[in-house]
Amino acid sequence: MVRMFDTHQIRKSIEIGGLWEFEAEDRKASMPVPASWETHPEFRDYRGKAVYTKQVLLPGGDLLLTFKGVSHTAKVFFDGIEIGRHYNAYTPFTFYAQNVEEGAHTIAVEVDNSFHEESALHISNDYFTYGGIIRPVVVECVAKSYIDRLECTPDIRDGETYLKVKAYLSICSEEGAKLSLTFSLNNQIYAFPEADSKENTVLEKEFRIDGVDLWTPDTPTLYLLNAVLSRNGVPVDDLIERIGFRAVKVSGRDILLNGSPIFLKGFNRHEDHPLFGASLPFQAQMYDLQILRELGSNMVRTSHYPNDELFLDLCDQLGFLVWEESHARGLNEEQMRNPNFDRQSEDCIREMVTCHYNHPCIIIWGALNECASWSDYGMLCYEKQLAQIKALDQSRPVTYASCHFRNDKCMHLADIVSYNIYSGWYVKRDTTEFLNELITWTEKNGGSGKPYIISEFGAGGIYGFRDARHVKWSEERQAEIIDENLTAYCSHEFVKGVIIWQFCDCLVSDDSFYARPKTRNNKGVVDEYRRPKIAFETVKKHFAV
Ligand code: ADA
Repeated sequence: MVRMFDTHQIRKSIEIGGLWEFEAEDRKASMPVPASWETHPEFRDYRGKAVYTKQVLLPGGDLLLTFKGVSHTAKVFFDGIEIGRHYNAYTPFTFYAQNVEEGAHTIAVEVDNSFHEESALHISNDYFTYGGIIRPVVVECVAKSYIDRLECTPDIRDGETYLKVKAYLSICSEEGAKLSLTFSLNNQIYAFPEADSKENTVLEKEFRIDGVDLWTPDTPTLYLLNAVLSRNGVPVDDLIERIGFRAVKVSGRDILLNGSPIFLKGFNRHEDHPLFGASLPFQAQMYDLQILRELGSNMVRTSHYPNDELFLDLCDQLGFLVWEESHARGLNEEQMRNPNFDRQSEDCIREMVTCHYNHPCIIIWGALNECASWSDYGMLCYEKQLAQIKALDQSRPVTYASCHFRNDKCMHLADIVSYNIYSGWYVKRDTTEFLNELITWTEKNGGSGKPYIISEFGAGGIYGFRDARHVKWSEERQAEIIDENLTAYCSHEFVKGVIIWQFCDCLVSDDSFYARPKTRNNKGVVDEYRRPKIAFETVKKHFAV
């Protein structure tokens, strides 16, 4: 299952799943796709290169070959010829194969998940970089002219609802040919003015849309927008998007959704599961969201990378708010000076924003979690990345999670100030006192008048470890720290969101994060199998208010 709705009726689209041939260091296997190869018993510990191969029967013509996620570097071959390369596990990419003959073809992907100096973002870290084709693969058969993507921006002004649609068309130019683009939405047809057939046309228009309900967390109403591209009056391609009408804005100290202030009660979540690695199947993703709902949470931060689109589809449908984050965690200045860092970050941001633009659930874009925002060089990187997001999307606020207390240089760049504060765990200070001090400093150093989010806080607790003295790592100690933290953070008038670290325990790299018991980050309020710890009820009590 790729998405929660069909994205085409005209364009033929085939998911290339099932079992692929797999070879790594002369060992062969049948590997499911999508899946993380660590979930295959013979490759539990494998890190390195592997080749996936699949024979497929394809329709003839021009094909778009889309990979929703390959971890973390991919080289793709079509009938033995390399057609493209991609870096980063967590963003989709598409390659084009022209004039393909109908019949049997071979798709091969060389996948590499090793850490080396070429890789600036995937490094040994406090989460696990799995290996493999971890998200679905899709082949689509397109006409010479087709809809590349649609960018739909809802707006609510003076009680009226509007939708700006920007259509990126990949056009094979043809003298005299006329192109028309229409879309249906809620049983109405909307049309763009007819255009001449020119290469790579972008059409843009704002439409007033009557009779639609707003998307809210309580009533997450969604609409299918069915766009059809015609050439000289004959339909040649289509693209269906699923949208929601909602507006998000930062106004003074508030985050407004459809004009009303919201308070975020959320969790940081890694895509991680002992049975599925980074490739959680639909039911497991749904289960996570059901637990989050049970906890009383209204939001998720996709720490620290863009998530599977199916998960975002579910958030759209269930009414969860999402802070989606570009890929980076805890890079120091030297790591940010890696010659590949800029390009790899830029690609990741572009792919994240352009591919996930239409999800109403996403209300905040984030970047560069806990990187060198204290240094001058770091500041240039924050400036560049946050500006890139703003250039791609002016409809959502941006932020980044900082752990640099009283020396952060980038607060002026964010719409929302976000701090990761582990009071009671790493920081041995009274929580309220520490927070007040930090806010006083931030107000004078770029954060003045902005809303605050406590984007991470929590404590380690090992599932099943109960202790009468409530010692470190016990479930009791974890619950007490979270209880104390939530009481302090939720009662500060500038704080507009609390995001607990973390939803579930996750695997970490065992070389650099050896201080983590069980080689896991144990700060989940559920363990890796989603079994609740004592803190579960603590959070439920706070989030019910
Ligand atoms: C940081 C980081 C998280 C995680 C956390 C922890 O705040 O952003 O990825 O490593 O610390 O558990 O220490």
